[in-house]
Amino acid sequence: MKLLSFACALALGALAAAPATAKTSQINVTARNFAFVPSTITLKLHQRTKLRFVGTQGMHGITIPELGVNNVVSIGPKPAMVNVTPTRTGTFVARCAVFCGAGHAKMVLTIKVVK
Ligand SMILES: [Cu+2]
Repeated sequence: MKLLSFACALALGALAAAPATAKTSQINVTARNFAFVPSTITLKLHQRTKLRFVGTQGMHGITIPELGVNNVVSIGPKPAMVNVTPTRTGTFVARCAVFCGAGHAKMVLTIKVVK
């Protein structure tokens, strides 16, 4: 019975997290001293995308005001997930938001939003 409840909870969780009509893709980005890898990502206009950030060296952070991510997302060894749905096309530059050393100012992630 316990197992059945667990299975039901999993199924309900899956339904709640991913409605049948929504298509969510995921992009993995790693952060290290002093770069985001990849350094450029491309998103589709109006398509929800899950950004998964992991720090492989040092502690970093990011804000992406153009995509509504205004608070600093901390990037360390534990994955940080951010859902974004771009509402306008263009090329945006997101910068590391946590001072991480000599190369901090050069640490940028370029985000292209295309139709
Ligand atoms: Cu930094």
